[in-house]
Amino acid sequence: MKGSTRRPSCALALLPWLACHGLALSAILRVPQDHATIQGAIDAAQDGDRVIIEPGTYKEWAVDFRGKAISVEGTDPCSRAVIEATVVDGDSIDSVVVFRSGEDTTSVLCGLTITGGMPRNHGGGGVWCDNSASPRISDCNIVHNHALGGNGGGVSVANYSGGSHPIIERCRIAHNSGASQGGGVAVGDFGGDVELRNCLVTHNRASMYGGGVGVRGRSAYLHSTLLLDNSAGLKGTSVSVRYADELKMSFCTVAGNRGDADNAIHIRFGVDATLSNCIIYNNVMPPLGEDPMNVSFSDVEGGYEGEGNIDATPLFRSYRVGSYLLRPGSPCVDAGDPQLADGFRWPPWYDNDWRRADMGAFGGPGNRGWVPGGCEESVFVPEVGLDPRGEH
Ligand SMILES: [Ca+2]
Repeated sequence: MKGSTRRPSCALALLPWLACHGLALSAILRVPQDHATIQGAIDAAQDGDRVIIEPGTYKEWAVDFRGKAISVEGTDPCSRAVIEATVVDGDSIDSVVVFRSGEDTTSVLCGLTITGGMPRNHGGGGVWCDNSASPRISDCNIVHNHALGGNGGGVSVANYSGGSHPIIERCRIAHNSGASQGGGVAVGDFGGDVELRNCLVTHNRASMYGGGVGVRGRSAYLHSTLLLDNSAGLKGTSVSVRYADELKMSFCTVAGNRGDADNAIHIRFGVDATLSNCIIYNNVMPPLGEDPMNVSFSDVEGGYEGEGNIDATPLFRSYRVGSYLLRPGSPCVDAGDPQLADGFRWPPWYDNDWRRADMGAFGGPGNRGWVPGGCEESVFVPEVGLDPRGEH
């Protein structure tokens, strides 16, 4: 294979890669050293290979995985600076990255900034998943993408011909916009789900439904995720799910969402919604509507019926983006589901029992997910101060 080296990597060199992928022997194709373009490297890659992109700005759009089980990654997914310096820019021409050939979670996009996407005829400004594509998108900065003619400014699960189920983990999805629904992430009709874990979804805008996440037709699973300062024009400043199977949210913090829309979280028309261990506070519009939801062990502004729910100022440490750790003494500390523990053993000064889960994005077993394997700290929420050395 031209320009590639097939060799087992040493353990130290693999450390940042653990955040992206699993251990495997693979060829490495480097951009721009081995291939001038990312698409050129993908075209030359075989299943199991890694395409590693040096920091720089790459003006490429509709970068297509072509169904390959490969990882396309930056040089250091543990470094926010490297992620932000490794930019794939769609140059306002089309989606930046597309998955439309039945990819599964062995197709990995990791450690990159995805920006400048602007498709005209479909959604998914940053990433477009269609045709049963279910990739894994990890440790990416998906920012300033716009879907002019469709849904999902940041990511769209369009899915006109099959069930796409992408997993998005530890990504910052910010300042994207969608023409109709899902400023940050959208799931369209005809089947398809999306799963977000340990993501920061902030400052996205939908003209109609779901400023952060908008779903019509199937399901959304949001766990250990921050939904902050998003806006929408009609329904659901942070999340809207309609005509769908289910919405499940656990250990999410939903705050600061605003706009003309009714409700921070909006469901309608037959959606089975289960919210647990969440904090939904300091949003401009009333937190939950229109149809009833199953809510438990959550702090909901104005109150909501359900086991373990409270209505109390959550005492966030500050309101800066990414600083939604709970202060010592917060009513949300040790107030989550008593059957669950926090993933980290907290330092003594915090007065927080790790054996009893906290509400919100930094409580519960999933809070370990903010720090991926091989990394020493959380990439997109560094000021939170989660310390992996304290884990049990
Ligand atoms: Ca706790």
